Amino acid sequence: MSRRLVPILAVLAALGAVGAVGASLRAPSPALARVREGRAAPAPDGVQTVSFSVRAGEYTPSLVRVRAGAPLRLRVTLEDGNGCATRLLVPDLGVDLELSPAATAETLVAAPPPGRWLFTCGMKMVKGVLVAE
Ligand SMILES: [Cu+2]
Repeated sequence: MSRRLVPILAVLAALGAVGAVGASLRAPSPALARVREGRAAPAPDGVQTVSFSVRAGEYTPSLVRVRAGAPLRLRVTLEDGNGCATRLLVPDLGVDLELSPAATAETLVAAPPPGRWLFTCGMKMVKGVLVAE
Protein backbone atom coordinates (compact mmCIF):
# COMPACT_ATOMS: atom_id res chain seq x y z
CA MET A 1 0.00 0.00 0.00
CA SER A 2 1.21 3.47 -0.85
CA ARG A 3 2.74 5.61 1.86
CA ARG A 4 0.38 8.38 0.78
CA LEU A 5 -2.64 6.41 1.90
CA VAL A 6 -1.42 6.39 5.49
CA PRO A 7 -2.94 9.82 6.31
CA ILE A 8 -6.28 8.63 4.91
CA LEU A 9 -6.04 5.48 7.01
CA ALA A 10 -5.25 7.56 10.06
CA VAL A 11 -8.28 9.79 9.50
CA LEU A 12 -10.58 6.85 8.86
CA ALA A 13 -9.23 5.04 11.90
CA ALA A 14 -9.83 8.14 14.00
CA LEU A 15 -13.38 8.51 12.68
CA GLY A 16 -14.00 4.83 13.29
CA ALA A 17 -12.64 5.04 16.80
CA VAL A 18 -15.09 7.83 17.60
CA GLY A 19 -18.03 5.88 16.21
CA ALA A 20 -17.37 2.31 17.22
CA VAL A 21 -14.15 1.50 18.99
CA GLY A 22 -12.78 -1.83 17.91
CA ALA A 23 -15.15 -2.94 15.17
CA SER A 24 -13.80 -0.57 12.55
CA LEU A 25 -10.23 -1.49 13.41
CA ARG A 26 -10.66 -5.24 12.99
CA ALA A 27 -12.12 -5.09 9.49
CA PRO A 28 -10.68 -3.05 6.63
CA SER A 29 -12.82 -0.05 5.75
CA PRO A 30 -15.14 -0.80 2.82
CA ALA A 31 -14.44 2.71 1.52
CA LEU A 32 -10.73 1.98 1.34
CA ALA A 33 -11.25 -1.42 -0.21
CA ARG A 34 -12.87 0.37 -3.12
CA VAL A 35 -9.96 2.74 -3.86
CA ARG A 36 -9.06 2.35 -7.51
CA GLU A 37 -5.79 4.01 -8.41
CA GLY A 38 -5.08 5.71 -11.68
CA ARG A 39 -2.53 8.02 -13.20
CA ALA A 40 -2.81 10.83 -15.74
CA ALA A 41 -1.65 9.74 -19.18
CA PRO A 42 0.05 12.02 -21.69
CA ALA A 43 -2.21 12.89 -24.61
CA PRO A 44 -1.02 13.56 -28.20
CA ASP A 45 -1.31 17.31 -27.60
CA GLY A 46 0.95 17.13 -24.54
CA VAL A 47 -1.83 17.73 -22.02
CA GLN A 48 -1.93 15.10 -19.29
CA THR A 49 -5.32 13.46 -19.32
CA VAL A 50 -7.34 11.54 -16.77
CA SER A 51 -10.36 9.56 -17.93
CA PHE A 52 -12.93 8.75 -15.28
CA SER A 53 -16.04 6.71 -15.41
CA VAL A 54 -18.89 7.13 -12.98
CA ARG A 55 -20.96 4.06 -12.29
CA ALA A 56 -23.04 2.79 -9.40
CA GLY A 57 -22.07 5.77 -7.28
CA GLU A 58 -18.33 5.34 -7.70
CA TYR A 59 -15.52 6.97 -9.64
CA THR A 60 -13.01 4.83 -11.46
CA PRO A 61 -10.28 5.70 -10.80
CA SER A 62 -10.98 7.18 -7.41
CA LEU A 63 -7.39 8.09 -6.57
CA VAL A 64 -5.48 9.69 -9.42
CA ARG A 65 -1.88 10.80 -9.55
CA VAL A 66 -1.16 13.76 -11.79
CA ARG A 67 1.81 16.00 -12.45
CA ALA A 68 1.56 19.27 -10.52
CA GLY A 69 1.91 22.46 -12.52
CA ALA A 70 1.17 20.86 -15.89
CA PRO A 71 -2.08 21.32 -17.83
CA LEU A 72 -4.55 18.62 -16.90
CA ARG A 73 -7.57 17.47 -18.86
CA LEU A 74 -10.35 15.67 -17.03
CA ARG A 75 -12.60 13.48 -19.15
CA VAL A 76 -15.62 12.04 -17.42
CA THR A 77 -18.03 9.45 -18.71
CA LEU A 78 -21.26 8.97 -16.81
CA GLU A 79 -22.10 5.32 -17.33
CA ASP A 80 -25.40 5.32 -15.54
CA GLY A 81 -27.61 8.36 -15.22
CA ASN A 82 -29.55 7.00 -12.27
CA GLY A 83 -27.29 8.14 -9.48
CA CYS A 84 -26.82 11.67 -8.24
CA ALA A 85 -23.36 11.95 -9.78
CA THR A 86 -24.41 14.20 -12.63
CA ARG A 87 -21.92 16.88 -11.60
CA LEU A 88 -18.22 16.58 -10.92
CA LEU A 89 -16.78 19.12 -8.51
CA VAL A 90 -13.15 19.75 -7.69
CA PRO A 91 -13.81 22.75 -5.48
CA ASP A 92 -10.19 23.69 -4.81
CA LEU A 93 -9.36 23.66 -8.52
CA GLY A 94 -12.47 25.54 -9.63
CA VAL A 95 -13.96 22.59 -11.51
CA ASP A 96 -17.74 22.24 -11.77
CA LEU A 97 -18.57 19.94 -14.65
CA GLU A 98 -22.03 18.97 -15.78
CA LEU A 99 -22.22 15.26 -16.72
CA SER A 100 -24.63 13.53 -19.04
CA PRO A 101 -24.87 9.89 -20.10
CA ALA A 102 -25.04 11.09 -23.70
CA ALA A 103 -21.48 12.38 -24.01
CA THR A 104 -18.10 12.43 -22.33
CA ALA A 105 -17.61 15.71 -20.51
CA GLU A 106 -14.25 17.44 -20.53
CA THR A 107 -12.57 20.28 -18.74
CA LEU A 108 -9.07 21.65 -18.47
CA VAL A 109 -7.21 22.61 -15.30
CA ALA A 110 -4.43 24.98 -16.33
CA ALA A 111 -1.88 24.05 -13.66
CA PRO A 112 -2.96 21.96 -10.67
CA PRO A 113 -0.90 23.00 -7.64
CA PRO A 114 0.82 20.27 -5.64
CA GLY A 115 -1.50 18.73 -3.08
CA ARG A 116 -4.39 16.37 -2.56
CA TRP A 117 -7.58 17.65 -4.16
CA LEU A 118 -10.90 16.10 -3.33
CA PHE A 119 -13.39 15.59 -6.13
CA THR A 120 -17.03 14.82 -5.49
CA CYS A 121 -20.46 14.65 -7.01
CA GLY A 122 -22.78 17.62 -6.62
CA MET A 123 -23.99 16.40 -3.23
CA LYS A 124 -20.52 15.39 -2.02
CA MET A 125 -21.56 11.76 -1.60
CA VAL A 126 -19.33 10.23 -4.26
CA LYS A 127 -15.69 11.03 -3.61
CA GLY A 128 -12.24 10.68 -5.03
CA VAL A 129 -8.83 12.31 -4.71
CA LEU A 130 -6.51 13.92 -7.23
CA VAL A 131 -2.94 13.75 -5.99
CA ALA A 132 -0.81 16.37 -7.76
CA GLU A 133 2.91 15.88 -7.19
CU1 LIG B 1 -24.14 12.63 -5.40
